[in-house]
Amino acid sequence: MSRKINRIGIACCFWLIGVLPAAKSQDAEDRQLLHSGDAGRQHWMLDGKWQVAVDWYDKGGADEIIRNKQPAGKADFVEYSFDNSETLQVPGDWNSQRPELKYYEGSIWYRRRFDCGVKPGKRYLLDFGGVSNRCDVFVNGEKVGSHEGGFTSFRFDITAMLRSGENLLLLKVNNERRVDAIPARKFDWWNYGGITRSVTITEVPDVHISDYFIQLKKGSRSQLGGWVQLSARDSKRAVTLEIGEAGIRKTVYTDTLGRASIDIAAALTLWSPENPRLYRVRISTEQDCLQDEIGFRSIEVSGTQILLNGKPVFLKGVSFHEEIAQRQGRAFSESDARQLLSSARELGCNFVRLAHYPQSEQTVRMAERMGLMMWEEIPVWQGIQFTNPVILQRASTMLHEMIDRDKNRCGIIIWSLSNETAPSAARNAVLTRMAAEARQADPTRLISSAFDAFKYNKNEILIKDSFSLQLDVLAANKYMGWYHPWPAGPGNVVWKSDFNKPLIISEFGGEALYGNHGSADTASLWTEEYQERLYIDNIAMFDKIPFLAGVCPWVLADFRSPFRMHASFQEGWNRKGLLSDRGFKKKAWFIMYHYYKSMDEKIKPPNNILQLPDKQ
Ligand code: GCB
Repeated sequence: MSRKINRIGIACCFWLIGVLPAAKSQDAEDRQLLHSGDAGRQHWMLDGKWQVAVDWYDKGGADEIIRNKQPAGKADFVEYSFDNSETLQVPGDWNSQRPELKYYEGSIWYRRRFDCGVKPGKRYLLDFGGVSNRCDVFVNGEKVGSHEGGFTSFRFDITAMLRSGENLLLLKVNNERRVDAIPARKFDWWNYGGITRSVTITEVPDVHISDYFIQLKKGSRSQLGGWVQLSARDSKRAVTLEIGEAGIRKTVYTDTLGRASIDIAAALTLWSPENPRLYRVRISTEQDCLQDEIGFRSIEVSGTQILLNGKPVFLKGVSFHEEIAQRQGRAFSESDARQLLSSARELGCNFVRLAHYPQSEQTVRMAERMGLMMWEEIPVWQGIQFTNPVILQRASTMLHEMIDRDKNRCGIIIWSLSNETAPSAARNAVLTRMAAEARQADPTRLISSAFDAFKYNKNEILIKDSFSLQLDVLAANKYMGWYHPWPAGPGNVVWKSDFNKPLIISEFGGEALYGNHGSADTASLWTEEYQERLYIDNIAMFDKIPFLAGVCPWVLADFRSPFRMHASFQEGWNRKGLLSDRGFKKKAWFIMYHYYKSMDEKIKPPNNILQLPDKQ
């Protein structure tokens, strides 16, 4: 299996995937051919209805399914059939598509016919945006490969398996939670299964552009750096980079590994939340061509500050899961991405934490266009078996898949390696290795990890985790007033750090059931007033943290979680949302909104926002 480069970038060059009218019949849909523009690449989008067989007990006998075995004579039979089977929509989680699959954790076989008119001298790349949580892939009865991890994209070259005419694509998808997986057996969000993101086939020339990385060089605001990788690992092939709007046209040549380095002086309008400028970048070789929209900005730290384009920036953030609460399903469409990101913008954010896993490419691209800086992380979330060697291998693959897909997205400023891991030698060894791999793969961005283990000394909270030495930005998930009592009145809490680095409060908050009003001082009543009070108190604390560079409430909207078993208030929902499961604003929303607004206006928040007395 090879790692994939982003699909949307390629599609920009030619005719956009999805611009053709939706095909009506299954057959027409299966054979839908998306014509390329003049640049020569074609795409087949395999989204739509796929036939499925639910393997309730994972019973085995897969061989006949894989070989598409049909009864050979009068005395023969097979114990499966796709022909009159139910279908599931791709992209989409299975849990929200059929009531009996709501809690399903197991395997489902997905099948789809396609015809991509195989041509000599071309290669055919099969791309998956995301399959939760693992899958085996077969084309015409042959195994193409497997993939583990539900939130990163992957690609297979299926040229050798294709026939002219009709082909059969088969996937066994499994979403069991496992102790040695990432995330592990327990996690605080819904375990959606299925082919949750788009599937496409792309036709490319034999020698094609297989990847590229074009950003400003670390520490520079005027020098482009990076590389273009060709599939042929040989030297002296010409690669031309054009950014017409910046007057750039430069031809560079591959080295013996098929890689052409880029190092070009450029006068560019830099991307920022206020002006999210993207440039049309065209990369071409003798045989191939693609186009992407890329923005350019610098991101650095200086002491305890984060600098965007050389100037200090405060990250006004919010986190969200890739879920649409109103539909009780995983977000998968452009309008889903718009809904989540528009709410973040309405709150006044300039930053989002994509929790707790890489979200879809369309979400990342849309956030960038909206001027939102992003934190992207892999789902190394609590309870990971760091002593098991398979973990480093899985985490490293996910890290590379995340960086591979999004390394050209300037909106992403931070790669995060983990969330809430308990300090130990094994954890440090894995995360240290990953930090090094992330820096090697992408020297331009900042590295962080969200921690929740801190020491206390009376009214002081002490940042001492030695792994912080490996990070550019420290991040603390701290639920003062909810999971942790306040060590002092919020305004008297003192944060101390052993490291001269910026800190983001990457999570804080508490639960409230929308419309449930009452006391502001009893957590167990789940009132909006208690949650509002938590926000007021946390903001009072933020104002006293000298090295604070950003905050990120947990969480934008209530989300579904089997962790949450309180019959009256939770009913399977984590209620820490600023928005309810119906999208209604809770009182805490307005506290956060005014806090962010006050920063924009460079005035203190109005008195009526922060006037409640300290609890202690
Ligand atoms: C955390 C986790 C987050 C949980 C949240 C909570 O610290 O990072 O995934 O959902 O707490 O609500 O407990």
